[in-house]
Amino acid sequence: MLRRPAVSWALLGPLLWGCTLALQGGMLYPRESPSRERKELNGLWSFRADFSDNRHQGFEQQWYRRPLRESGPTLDMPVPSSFNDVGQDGQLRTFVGWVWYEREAALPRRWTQDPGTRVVLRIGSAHYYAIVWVNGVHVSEHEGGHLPFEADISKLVQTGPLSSCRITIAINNTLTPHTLPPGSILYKSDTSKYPKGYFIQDTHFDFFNYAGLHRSVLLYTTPAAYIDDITVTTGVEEDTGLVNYQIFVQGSEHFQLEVQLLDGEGRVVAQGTRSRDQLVVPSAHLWWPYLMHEHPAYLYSLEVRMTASTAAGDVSDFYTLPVGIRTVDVTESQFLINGKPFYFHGVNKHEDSDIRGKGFDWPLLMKDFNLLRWLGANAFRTSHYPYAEEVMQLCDRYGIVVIDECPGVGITLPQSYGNVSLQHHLEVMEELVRRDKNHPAVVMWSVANEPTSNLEPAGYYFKTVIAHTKALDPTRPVTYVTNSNYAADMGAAYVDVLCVNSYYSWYHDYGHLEVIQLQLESQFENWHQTYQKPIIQSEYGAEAIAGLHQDPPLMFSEEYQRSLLQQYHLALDKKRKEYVVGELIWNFADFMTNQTPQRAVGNKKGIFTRQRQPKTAAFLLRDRYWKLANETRYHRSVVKSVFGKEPV
Ligand code: GCB
Repeated sequence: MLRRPAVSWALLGPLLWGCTLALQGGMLYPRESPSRERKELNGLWSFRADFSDNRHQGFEQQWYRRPLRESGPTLDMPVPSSFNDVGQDGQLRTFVGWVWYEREAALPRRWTQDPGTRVVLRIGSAHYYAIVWVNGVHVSEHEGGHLPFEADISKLVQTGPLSSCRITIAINNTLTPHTLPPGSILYKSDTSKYPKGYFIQDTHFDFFNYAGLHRSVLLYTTPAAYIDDITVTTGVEEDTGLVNYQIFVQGSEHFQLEVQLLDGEGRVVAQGTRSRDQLVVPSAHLWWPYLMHEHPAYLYSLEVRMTASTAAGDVSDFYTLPVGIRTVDVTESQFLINGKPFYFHGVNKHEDSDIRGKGFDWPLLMKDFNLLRWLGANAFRTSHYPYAEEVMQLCDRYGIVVIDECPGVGITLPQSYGNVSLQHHLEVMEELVRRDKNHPAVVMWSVANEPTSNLEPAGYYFKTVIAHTKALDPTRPVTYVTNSNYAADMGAAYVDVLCVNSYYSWYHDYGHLEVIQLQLESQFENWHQTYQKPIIQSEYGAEAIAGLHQDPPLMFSEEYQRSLLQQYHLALDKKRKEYVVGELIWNFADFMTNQTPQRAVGNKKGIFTRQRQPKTAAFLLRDRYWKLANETRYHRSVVKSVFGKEPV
């Protein structure tokens, strides 16, 4: 409800099967450099939820035209954070509709007075639909809560003697059958049971629909002629690394480039001057996953210097991109990184924590990465939406391999397979590939989680989304994650790797741990015989309420969670020697969901609590992951570098 109409189907034609991005412009992560400055607008913003009956009062009264405090009472709201759990107001926690954020930003004089400076407003994530005004002027709109968007506001801040600007962002968290993830508004019209006009947001996914400004809002500058985008792909021939780059410049057609690739010690190992070229790196250090090599996650730096002639004179722009040289390949039974079989032993995560909801938080992020490395996890899936860019950067730096998933979760309604939804899904894949294409840690795209893939339109729908994703990025395999029956799955024929979720002895055969091995082995055999593709057990797990003990094991106890995992591991150990290429536990940590009789204050399938304390299963998994690493390529020195001492 209350959203702008979606883009029409007529626009889809040119996008389909296209080899280049249809999106305008790049989305390079804003980094400081001699030619670029950045200013984070994190902290307290003014905030108001529009509780009016039609949720439209803010637009009717044009709240963006004047400071928000002048149109009514405001709250202080931290950014980044979800707004839901910060206050004491239950109505705000479950609010559906438009909320309004506003803050003033002080601007350095040079930004407002130098027409050679381009000033950009960047919003890391606004969930779900956002409209942005600067000084009351509309500058941008964006659909989708997990990917960044920008507006060039130079003209606005350079007209007059300004020393600050007022940024207003209206955000609507309503989900419809055509959003990603989809949802629907259910109107409850029986006035004997519900007040007049009563409605609720219905969704088919298992996490709380947190909303707000979840990631940093920032201003950054570039020169008027600037490096707009860089695409890097890499290859390896014997011990030579190949770095293919393409650089896109905006603001001038007359420019020169100096491109240098530097190794970890800052030595130049290759250079170029063209917009598109291949750099050759003899005796290259490859980017290896954590625990697969003595020196995992080796990163080079691609330094790009662009000099352009503009009406205002010559300008230079500098941008440095971390580059990892590695290859990814898939066979009928293997997932290969740098030509070596890779076994995913890791987790599924959520962006979720107490109070912040889905708000970005550095201490939480570092704690999570320290836990991942403690666990011996070498991979995770960004279930069920793209994570913050800083997360992806840490994965590059620590060698944690990523299956990068779009927000295609809970696609179950027939209307969600129509043209409007498909068009949006293709655009989201474009935005995701544009943002994450240069991360060596990203080894596969996931276009959806557990769609109802046995419906007829699902075949066409996923064939289209997968083909489009492959055209956008021919260097990485594509998957979607299914829980359906192998025989009825309409999309599995198009994926490169089968990602299968199952919950034996949890959602079926409750309490009967003894059936797991047989059921899991049958599942693997059936899928592999039908499709001859490698398989990842992309979810499995059981709820455990931390501190609840029952022996013999009963459901919801720590012992049951541990025993269920052990049964899975017995079957996984048989099949990983054949064609199973990974196992990802559901879930890394407990997380918040909607209220239902099935969930006791959220989903408790974490091996860590929501506060990141280990349950018994975490120690079991830790033993297993280090053993798996040992069997593949375990290096004592890696352990030493993480824990400061030799392994015992
Ligand atoms: C699933 C979903 C995940 C749920 C999980 C569960 O299959 O992919 O989002 O949270 O099961 O715990 O039910």
